[in-house]
Amino acid sequence: GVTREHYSVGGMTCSHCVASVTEEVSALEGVQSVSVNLNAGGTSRIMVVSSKPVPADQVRAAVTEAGYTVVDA
Ligand code: 9UX
Repeated sequence: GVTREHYSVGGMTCSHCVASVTEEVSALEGVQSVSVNLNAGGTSRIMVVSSKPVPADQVRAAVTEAGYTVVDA
C-alpha cells in the first residue's frame, strides 16, 4: 500500500528551502516522494508518500536537519 502523511513546516521561504527539505525527507527509509506546498513567510505543508508509515520523529529530525521546523496543526 501507499501511505500519505502531511506535516506543517515553518521557516521555508524559497525554492532552495523546498529542495533542502525534499532532499532530507526523501532520504528516509520507505519514502517514495515528497511534495511541498510553499507558503513563504508562513506555514508550508509537505506531503510524504511512502511504502510504509514513516515515524514522525524521523520526519521531524530530517526537517530539522534541513534547517526548518515541523509545527503542530
Ligand atoms: Mo535562502 Mo530559502 O537562505 O531559506 S534557502 S531563503
